[in-house]
Amino acid sequence: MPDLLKKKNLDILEKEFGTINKLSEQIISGDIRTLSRCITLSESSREDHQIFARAVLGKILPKTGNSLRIGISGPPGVGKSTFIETLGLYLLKKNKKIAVLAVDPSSAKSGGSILGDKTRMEKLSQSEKVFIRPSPAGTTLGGVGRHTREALLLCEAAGYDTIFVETVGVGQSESAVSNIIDIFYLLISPGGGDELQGIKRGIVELADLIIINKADGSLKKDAENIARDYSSAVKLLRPRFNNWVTKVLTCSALENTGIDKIWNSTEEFFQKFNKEREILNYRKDQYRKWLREEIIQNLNKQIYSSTKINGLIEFYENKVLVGDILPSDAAYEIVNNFLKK
Ligand SMILES: Nc1nc2c(ncn2[C@@H]2O[C@H](COP(=O)(O)OP(=O)(O)OP(=O)(O)O)[C@@H](O)[C@H]2O)c(=O)[nH]1
Ligand SMILES: [Mg+2]
Repeated sequence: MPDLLKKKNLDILEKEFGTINKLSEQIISGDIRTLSRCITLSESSREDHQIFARAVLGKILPKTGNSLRIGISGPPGVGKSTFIETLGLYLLKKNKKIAVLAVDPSSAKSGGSILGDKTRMEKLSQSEKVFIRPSPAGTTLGGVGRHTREALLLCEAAGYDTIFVETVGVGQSESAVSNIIDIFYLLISPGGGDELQGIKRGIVELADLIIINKADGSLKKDAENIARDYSSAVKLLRPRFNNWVTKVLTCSALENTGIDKIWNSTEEFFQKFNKEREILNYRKDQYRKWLREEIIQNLNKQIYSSTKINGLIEFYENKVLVGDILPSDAAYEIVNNFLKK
């Protein structure tokens, strides 16, 4: 880190936010304000802030890795927030410390949904053992990955043992999130008609638990039918892990039914993988991917911020456009040139 942040800048940042040592101590002691502030710094568009936050994170890295990392996804309105509230309250009784990171594509900057989600998770957010925070999806492809991962690690260092990463909607962010979490819940609710069609197959393939929510009142029968459909459908899919067949369960987040079954399955999942150390290997794979993503992003940034290369890109772009050279050959020349620099 010291290479990346000049001593002078570091002094200024430490004066403004506190020293790296102090900040990391406060996070480890569970200080929520410091945790929030460091997450904000890591999400900042200012590079010096990001590097500074990473310096804090680097310091507390040995304290990370001790949570159950749970991804939750599902179409808008399926009941994700209600479900997290109900499951969260259930887990509080088991003495868990819970963090909820809601990946919000709409709030690249403003942190838009936090109020909405806090009111939906009203009881949960009142507990001092719960930390709820939107995680902006960011503007880059890797945005979800980096922001959320850093927030998650910071939460782990602060002692949260169960961390939910909620993604809104069903799309690109889910596969990014699946590179961060251990177990993936897909929530589905009855009432939409053609449910099996509505959710992309790729998302269903990511799920370790498929949870049919809203199995209550007049929707109960439909929920059971959909559960049956999914149970046969998942048999045709390739599971994420060799020794885990995707489970399909029903619940009502509103009426608080079926929650214990879901938690029992989750514990079964973790027991199985801890025993076989598969989780550890899986997390190693995630770190390998993370490293590679960051390399690409770094290179990308460096290439496009080099004036010399930008000139070269323009030169080759003109040649490409008049049909003098193939884009792939032009790219090869440009990259070669950059590497010689
Ligand atoms: N009947 C019934 N309604 C539910 C259940 N869970 C949630 N709802 C209702 O469904 C609506 C949406 O719930 P949310 O928890 O906000 O859904 P969400 O998936 O977080 O929605 P977004 O964050 O907007 O994507 C609310 O009106 C809830 O009261 C349930 O188990 N049964
Ligand atoms: Mg929600």
